[in-house]
Amino acid sequence: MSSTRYDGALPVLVIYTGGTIGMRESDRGLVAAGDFESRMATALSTLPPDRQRELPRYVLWETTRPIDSSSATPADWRALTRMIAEQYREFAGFVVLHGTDTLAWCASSLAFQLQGLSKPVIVTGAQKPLGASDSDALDNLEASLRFATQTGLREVCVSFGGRLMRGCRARKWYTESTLGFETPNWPLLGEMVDHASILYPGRCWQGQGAPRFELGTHPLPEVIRLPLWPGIRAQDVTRWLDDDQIRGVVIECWGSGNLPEDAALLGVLARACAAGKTMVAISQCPVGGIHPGTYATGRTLTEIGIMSGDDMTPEAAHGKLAHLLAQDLSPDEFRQRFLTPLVGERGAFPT
Ligand code: ASN
Repeated sequence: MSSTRYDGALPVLVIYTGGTIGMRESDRGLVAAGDFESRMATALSTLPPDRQRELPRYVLWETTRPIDSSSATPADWRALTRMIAEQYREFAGFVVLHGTDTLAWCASSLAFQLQGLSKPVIVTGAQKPLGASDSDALDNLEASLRFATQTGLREVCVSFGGRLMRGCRARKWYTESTLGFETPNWPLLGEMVDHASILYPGRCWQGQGAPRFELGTHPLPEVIRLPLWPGIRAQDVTRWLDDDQIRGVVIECWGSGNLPEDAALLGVLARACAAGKTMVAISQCPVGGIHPGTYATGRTLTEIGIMSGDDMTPEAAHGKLAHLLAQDLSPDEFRQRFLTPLVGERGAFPT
């Protein structure tokens, strides 16, 4: 446990899971590493005194098995959710330190499990390890700690490169740039301006009511992503769609929601829907949503029984589908909840 200046308010809980932010060099390249607590405290102590004074007091929880986030699974995000839910009253906000590769998946998964938040949950990481030359880690830590005590922020966010994004709208966009992430279908929620954390009015999720943490108790359902490619054949997908363990499918269509006019392929999809698999569609285009009625080839989606995922990111569509399938919902409740924004994950920004 570590802390900077005590300011009388509840502290922030910082949860370290691994990722490049805490990695060390080895003869095989960067590897996930522990002992993050002292490294974080040392790094923050190098900030100018006036910026150190602005940081909230924090408590660090460090995993004993830090991982590269390419090995993270939905079970890890369930465990994170449980920890945040259990500690919810004790902290002003939460910062999750995570590898960037699956960070947007983690943020989406947390957002659906932690509905009705009244305080911020900020997910961050870094493109370069803390302490490495030109590292973005210290800036991301400072910004995340600042955003984690921001009143009026009641959702899971990604803080990266000085920018604050809705967690279930963010996508890893750059392999190297310190911007790291983009949020193609929702504007930035806030930014660091002259080392101060600023929120933009009218962009943050204003959930109502008490926290409704939905910690799935059922085993996690299997959900797959199915991107179309030109020339895709019915037999390319039948094996997956015949697998009884697979309960949900995110189909990644062309443009505004188009599928190939291939009777065999459409037949396989229709049979999977009729057999009880839940199928939803999003676009392969990162910007904009699907509008299945625009083209005749897209109308097929609705006829088959595939639900529109509108402008959801693949991470959000997959996370939402898995989350809802893990609840005991009637088909009508499922449909209603999938088609409605639960945490601001779908629907165009009003212009
Ligand atoms: N491979 C790393 C991870 O996701 C990448 C990073 O954190 N920048 O853990």
